[in-house]
Amino acid sequence: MLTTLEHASSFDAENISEEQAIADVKSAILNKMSLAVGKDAAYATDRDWFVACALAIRDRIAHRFLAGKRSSTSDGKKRVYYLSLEFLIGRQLTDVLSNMEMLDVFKHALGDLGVDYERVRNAEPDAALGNGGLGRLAACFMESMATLSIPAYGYGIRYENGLFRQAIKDGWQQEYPEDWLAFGTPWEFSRSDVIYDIKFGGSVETNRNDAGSMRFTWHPSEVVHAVAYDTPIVGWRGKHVNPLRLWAAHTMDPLRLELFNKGDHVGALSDQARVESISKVLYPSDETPAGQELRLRQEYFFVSASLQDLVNRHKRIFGDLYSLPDRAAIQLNDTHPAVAIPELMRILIDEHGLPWDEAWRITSNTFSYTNHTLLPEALETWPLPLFERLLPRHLQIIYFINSLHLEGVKAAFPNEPALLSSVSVIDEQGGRRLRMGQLAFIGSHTINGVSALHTDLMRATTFRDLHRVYPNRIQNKTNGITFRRWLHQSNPGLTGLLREVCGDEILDNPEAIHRLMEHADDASLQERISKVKHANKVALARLIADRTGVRVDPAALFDVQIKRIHEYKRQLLNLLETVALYDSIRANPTKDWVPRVKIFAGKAAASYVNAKLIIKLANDIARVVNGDPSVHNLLKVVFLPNYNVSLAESIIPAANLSEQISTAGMEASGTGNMKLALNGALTIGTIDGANIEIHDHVGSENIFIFGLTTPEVEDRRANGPSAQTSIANSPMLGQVLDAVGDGRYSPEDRGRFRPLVDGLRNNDRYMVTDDFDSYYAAQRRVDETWAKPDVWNRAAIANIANMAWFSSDRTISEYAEQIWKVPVG
Ligand code: 26V
Repeated sequence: MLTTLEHASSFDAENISEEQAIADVKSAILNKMSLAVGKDAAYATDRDWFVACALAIRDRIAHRFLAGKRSSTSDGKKRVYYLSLEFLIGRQLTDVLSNMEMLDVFKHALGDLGVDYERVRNAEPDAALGNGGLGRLAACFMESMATLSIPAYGYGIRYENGLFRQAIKDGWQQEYPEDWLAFGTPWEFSRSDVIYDIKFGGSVETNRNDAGSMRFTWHPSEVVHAVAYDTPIVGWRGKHVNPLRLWAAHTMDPLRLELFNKGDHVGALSDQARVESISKVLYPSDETPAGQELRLRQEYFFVSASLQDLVNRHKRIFGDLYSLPDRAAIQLNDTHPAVAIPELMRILIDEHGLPWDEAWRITSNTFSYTNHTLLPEALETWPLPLFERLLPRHLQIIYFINSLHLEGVKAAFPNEPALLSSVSVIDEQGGRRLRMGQLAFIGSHTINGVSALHTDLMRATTFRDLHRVYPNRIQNKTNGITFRRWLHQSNPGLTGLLREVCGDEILDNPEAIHRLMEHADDASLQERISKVKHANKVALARLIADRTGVRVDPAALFDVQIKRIHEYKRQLLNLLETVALYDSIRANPTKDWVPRVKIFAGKAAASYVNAKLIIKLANDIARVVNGDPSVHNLLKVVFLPNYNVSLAESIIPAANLSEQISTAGMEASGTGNMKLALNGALTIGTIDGANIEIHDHVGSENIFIFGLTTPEVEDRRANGPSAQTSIANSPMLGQVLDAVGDGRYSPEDRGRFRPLVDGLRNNDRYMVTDDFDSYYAAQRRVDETWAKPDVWNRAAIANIANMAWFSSDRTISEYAEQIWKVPVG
């Protein structure tokens, strides 16, 4: 029985039977196989089937894509432009088929052709065009905007190489290029007619015109082409499709290059390679970005192309640019696209002749900015000389923006000269630098944080003074996740159960999932929920065996920490607790321990030495623990390589415990925490980011909270006690640190982990030692709860039932109403 067929047939507005729909899809796939892939089905590989399926469904999307464009053009709707250097979309086939309500039809059609859908799905490479949370959020937002029929463009870079592929060799991370585009992608439409000149370098000529006002002419030293590639983003039930427009860099025309004509072919090609390097590779965002010229070139490249594109569109539809703020809302995803502010000013003033004040009114009423981290080392700044060399005209504009801004501040706060240096775009200390956060704040009408705590901290710390000057600009918009991908597609077992218990309404209205609470105490529902989880764990156990050779028992508690490896996320705290638990089990092997599998996955930035050492520690601990028969399978440790969206989709439905253990005040929001809770994992977490709001929604009895609060962290930093004292007060922690530091897990290189342990002893910036005992105690509360399956299953139900608010549809509705002022639905 095809569950989605009614919609599938209504899709083409013709009433056809199930059999007919399958037959049509079969012939469409075979047609693509011979005409586009150029192969006989008998010889097709899994990848060939994937391409044929993608092209077959893309044809159907294309109609809606064009219809959507036509209607928003003709009715003059306000559009949202989401500017982001990252869109971590992952695989798209299941997403697209499911949202087009064609998944079952395609599965049947492929089945009839003797092809297994799962293999086809796995043949698609992940589009890993992002580092982590910020990039995945952009992808969830694009899907929600399409679902809510908000006319929107995503703008970014078409990286040829996404985030590196991680392999683990002898326990160490190794990085390999991720060439997802090596054989092209069937999803995109290349727009060879949508090309813009992007200028760099050179000088600025200043003249006065006849009326005596200044004219600025930028004479760039280099011009690069940006070419558009559009990927359709399909909303739920295929009602609306928006483009994700990614830019690729090309040289003007390599064949016409002068050098080439003179016969210096190699020289000409190296020039081409230099230009095209702009869209070659995604920067790892947790590598200090400052000072890297190529990164600044990337930022300006995609910003300039996107603004030229949207300004053209606006002029074409509305005639002039005065109405831009009424018809366009541009969201800056972090400061990476903040150069858009001077770029729009430049376009309006230098290219369209608008006066400064009018240009500023338009600009500052069009932009809004989302901040995603307050970690000082992550705040983007650029050395002035580098910026000036690449973007001389933009620097002039920024100086002028800044001087008007500072004049205003001086007038409003005449007795506070110290305020000026903190709110200025220019950082005068330690080499003059441009502060992109300040620029983004000044040029935006609204600035938002991504969780309630993070937004409060923005007001109290990083943007405290700017918040005093512009007290109404900062708003909170707690992050969300798309339930289509993170529940319906990745966990069909749970979705089926929810539909049965709460009704099909859950597919369109996540609030309906709350009905589950009516049955939370019902033993039969608890049993069914735990069966679904068990089946997902069996599948994950198989994947773990395939990829790591480690055999794990699906009946054990699956304890999961999956995210980028960073000291503030404290994988090290989890590993130290693992060692403590291992020691306790060995000291008392007959106690009724809860069998656990500790699952880790995540990438470390290539240059981040400590993060890579933490990966090695996880693997070294895994080797010792998994090879020790004396623990009787009570504890297993697994590090799954190459964490990406697809791996997350396999792990999350199988998790029992979700590790969200960042130092309080440091994780802006987190979104993995939401995905895991929605799939019935209980959170062990600190009072940080969106954990706080998850706690509010699920209730204290359904979450394990531990550790210092943000003010307590501040207080310890200022007044102690020191790490040495914390260690002295915890004999268990002392033993664990000695064991790791002295090489018990690295007998072949006893000093290997000394840097990590010494780091904790001397300068425990992330409060691992302070929180250790509290974390260990919280883990024992986890054990106690797990030992009562009815209590555990009830808590899992409460988590699933109370996560509706974390749908990105809710988040996007808030952006739409309170920031963008566009109608929803
Ligand atoms: C960047 C850097 C760069 C320098 C070294 C330290 C460091 C640490 C973190 C980052 C990430 C910056 C931006 C980012 O990805 N933020 C994430 O955004 C998510 C979506 O809002 C949010 O859920 C995560 O908590 C936040 O870390």
